[in-house]
Amino acid sequence: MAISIFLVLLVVADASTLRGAINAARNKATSLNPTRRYVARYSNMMGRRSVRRCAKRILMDANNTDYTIFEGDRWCFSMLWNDASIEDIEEDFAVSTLGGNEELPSSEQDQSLKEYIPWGIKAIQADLLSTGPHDVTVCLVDSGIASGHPDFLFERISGTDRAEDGLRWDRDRGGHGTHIAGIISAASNNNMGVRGVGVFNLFVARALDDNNQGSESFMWRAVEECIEAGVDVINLSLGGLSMTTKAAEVYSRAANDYGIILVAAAGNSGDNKTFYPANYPPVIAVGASDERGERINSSVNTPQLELQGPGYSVLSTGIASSALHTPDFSYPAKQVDGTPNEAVTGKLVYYTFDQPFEAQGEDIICLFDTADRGNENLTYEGALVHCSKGGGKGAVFFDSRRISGIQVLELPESKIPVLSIRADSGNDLRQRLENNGSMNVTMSNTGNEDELEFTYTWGTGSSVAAAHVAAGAALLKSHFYSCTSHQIRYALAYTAKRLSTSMQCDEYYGYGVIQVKDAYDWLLAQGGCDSWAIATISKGGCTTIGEGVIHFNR
Ligand SMILES: *[C@@H]1O[C@H](CO)[C@@H](O)[C@H](O)[C@H]1NC(C)=O
Ligand SMILES: *[C@@H]1O[C@H](CO)[C@@H](O)[C@H](O)[C@H]1NC(C)=O
Ligand SMILES: *[C@@H]1O[C@H](CO)[C@@H](O)[C@H](O)[C@H]1NC(C)=O
Ligand SMILES: *[C@@H]1O[C@H](CO)[C@@H](O)[C@H](O)[C@H]1NC(C)=O
Ligand SMILES: *[C@@H]1O[C@H](CO)[C@@H](O)[C@H](O)[C@H]1NC(C)=O
Ligand SMILES: *[C@@H]1O[C@H](CO)[C@@H](O)[C@H](O)[C@H]1NC(C)=O
Ligand SMILES: *[C@H]1O[C@H](CO)[C@@H](O)[C@H](O)[C@H]1NC(C)=O
Repeated sequence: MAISIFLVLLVVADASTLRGAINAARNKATSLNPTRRYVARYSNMMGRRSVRRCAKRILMDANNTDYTIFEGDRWCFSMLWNDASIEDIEEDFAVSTLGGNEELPSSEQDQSLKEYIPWGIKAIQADLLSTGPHDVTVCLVDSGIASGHPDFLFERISGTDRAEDGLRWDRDRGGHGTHIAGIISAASNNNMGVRGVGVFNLFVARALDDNNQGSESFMWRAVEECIEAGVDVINLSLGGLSMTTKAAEVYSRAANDYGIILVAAAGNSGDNKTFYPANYPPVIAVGASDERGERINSSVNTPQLELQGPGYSVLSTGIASSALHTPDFSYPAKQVDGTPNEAVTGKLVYYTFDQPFEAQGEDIICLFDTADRGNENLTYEGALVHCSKGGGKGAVFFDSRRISGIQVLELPESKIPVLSIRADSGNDLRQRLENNGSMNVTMSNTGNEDELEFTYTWGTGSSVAAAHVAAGAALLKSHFYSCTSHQIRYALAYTAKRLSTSMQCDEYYGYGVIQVKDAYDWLLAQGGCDSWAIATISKGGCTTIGEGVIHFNR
């Protein structure tokens, strides 16, 4: 089975190889002199002026900071490298999302609740522990959020725009941040969609632009915004293969000076590549596991890998250009090429290809399973004609034989709008019609890239896993607010479910999948966090439990 995982990593050279490249370039007097993003730090105005002299474009240069982010060529880089008033100049690496949406079947609807409980909720015991009395804020450093999604608690979401980069926090063109946000805190018991791990405030700081491109400085500036906003947990689902000292400084300040729990996706390269910031010791690196608790192929193994989280085919809030809306759930869809772009509403009726038309006396939407077609003389066009004559205002196709993805169709003859949906969505709808004969649906299609439909999508990868761990940490914090980030980190590692054959922490599983109820019980047994301390500060990976804890006043 092919698993397609959305992973784009654009990482260029680190400073030393870049320096080598500059020398080589000089020697050859080559014309190769690409423009790149850099961050320069200085201690006085002379440094700032030097940057301004050779930069091609200033991207960020606020009066109250000691750095400038700019675009420049290698010549400028080497000038500044040798400039005594410049303390430090580093390339601003490109980062991208680690993991994203993919197409895999999944179905875990609890019909009686009218709300899907994604499997990851149970896998980390979040179904056994409700949110505690303390308000906890999780910072979402990602592609923004589609904040209007009806499954979010609007009043708990805020964020910050990054005007100089033209980024608005409440927009999310790629859908990555929206998916992660739903895992963390989609509304529960609202008779709709999915539920998240807990009830938290979300603070959204953009680290990716509308094209899902970002750079490391987008990330650490986002983290600085999180610090300013006073968040408790930062979930970093983005990364690259290198890290600058500036970024390291910001992350260690967040963890050590502000006591923020930093969680990051370990990566999805399926090998031992070390992604940053996950591999930086103050950050908890998380790998992805499936429903059986096995690590997924794309998971990485590194000495810093510390915990596992659910990261395979996890359903959460999403956006799509088209959707089929039912009263409690919106299925992602694709408009069939050649069909009218209109929003239509009607009663959903299951139709076979050879169904004799009969007027239903009301507006209907016909649901077709391509697998029913059987006879080659039955055409899509003929089926649509029957549907229209029966009162069909629109039609929806799925192919129950498909393992994944949406069937691609083209029906230029159709007078009514037609959507194509995933096999699992179609099977789910048929099941619901059988259980409860009648359901009104709306087919909608924005046809507009800026205005997306709110729906639900499946995601795989270590960023999905990291979102569960960040939310798990937030859940513990909501009960034991006085715990430090180190204590929460310890409790998560101490109680994680070990999966490796050796039953010990290793670089394939870390300590295993987090178990929030066990961690809660363990903290409760310690009487909270006031009478103990960890013996050594974690350097990440399998050192977190390290030398145990020290009790006092006992
Ligand atoms: C930065 O300082 C300069 C010189 O003092 C001033 O002219 C400029 O308006 C300041 N810019 C901002 C954004 O505060
Ligand atoms: C990563 O794995 C490769 C292939 O197994 C190995 O040669 C290399 O030494 C490993 N790198 C690290 C940093 O462990
Ligand atoms: C993942 O692992 C399974 C078995 O563990 C294997 O069948 C499958 O081909 C692997 N997939 C990829 C993409 O490597
Ligand atoms: C399809 O139509 C052709 C021509 O009318 C006919 O010969 C053939 O038997 C039909 N095929 C089936 C499977 O009904
Ligand atoms: C069927 O759906 C209708 C409308 O949503 C609802 O009122 C009714 O209770 C449902 N019946 C069953 C058996 O779920
Ligand atoms: C569907 O919509 C029609 C027309 O608005 C309405 O009469 C009917 O009660 C609705 N059915 C359900 C199950 O909600
Ligand atoms: C949490 O981290 C995951 C993976 O590290 C990322 O995809 C997601 O955007 C982050 N969410 C928040 C709330 O920061």
